[in-house]
Amino acid sequence: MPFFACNRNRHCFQQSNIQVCEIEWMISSRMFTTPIHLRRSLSRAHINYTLAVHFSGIFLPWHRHFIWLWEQALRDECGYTGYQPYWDWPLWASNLTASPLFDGSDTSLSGDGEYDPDEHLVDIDGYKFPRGSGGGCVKTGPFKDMQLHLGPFETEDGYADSLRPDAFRYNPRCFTRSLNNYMATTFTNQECVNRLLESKDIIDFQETLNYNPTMTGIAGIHGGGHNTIGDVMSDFFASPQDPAFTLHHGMIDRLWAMWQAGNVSRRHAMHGTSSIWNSQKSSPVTLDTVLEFGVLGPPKTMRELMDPTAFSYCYRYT
Ligand SMILES: [Cu+2]
Repeated sequence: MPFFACNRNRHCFQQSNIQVCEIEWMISSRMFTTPIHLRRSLSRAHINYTLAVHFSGIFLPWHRHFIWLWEQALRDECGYTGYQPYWDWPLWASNLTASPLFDGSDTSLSGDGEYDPDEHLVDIDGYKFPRGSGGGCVKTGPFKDMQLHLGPFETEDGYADSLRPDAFRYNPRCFTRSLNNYMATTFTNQECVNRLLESKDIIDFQETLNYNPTMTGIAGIHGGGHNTIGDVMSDFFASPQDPAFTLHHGMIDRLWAMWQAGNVSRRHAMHGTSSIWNSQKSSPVTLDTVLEFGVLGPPKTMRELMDPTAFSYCYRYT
């Protein structure tokens, strides 16, 4: 049996009784100040680069490194001894409220928001879907009464050439959620996961992430997943304010890592440019393309981000 030198094991949140004490530690109110500070830096950086790192050739490696920087910060600055967990979407898609992620317990990522009778339908590019079961402020679990300061952004902001001038305005408000089983069972079910893993090439893989194969032009498993727990997580720019963000992207990174490992030709497969929908008519990405992370960390080339066991990485999904 080959010896696998990288033993930074990233576990599924729901299966990880191993990690409960570490997760508990990571999100416990004792440690609130530093992780919240980190989360704000994370959200600001995400806003800053949103128009480059989505619907582009750098989406996957940029988000891989983004959550790795978060994991590192938790370990270096907060004493966290575990690794970034992931959210295995299909396990609880039909009953999010019962999921260990969102059951509102002390070891969850907090629960649903309070019921808001006026909550709107889910709107993805003009297509309407049933609303979730909350919509109001989160009042249970470790992130209850958390204040958000960034966003919200509008759908149109994603189609602009540049960031809106007030993109970083201070806008304090409560943290809301709306768990939505309809969205989860429609966009992040096991068939969606299987279809992604069966992608024949990187173009197909990215298209399946971005667009649902059975609904023309509608969000795929990435955007659809963002729309399963309410307005904060579905904010195209400011979504890292929901603690579920890094777990959602942990799952995307896991599926990309699994797909990459399926065939040697996939290791360095890439497609697209470094601007959203190629709006800036940028050059196609190569292994030498440099990705920026602002205050979170030094720039990285694509080459450094393509393999979870190479360069500064040494992790695997279990
Ligand atoms: Cu993103």
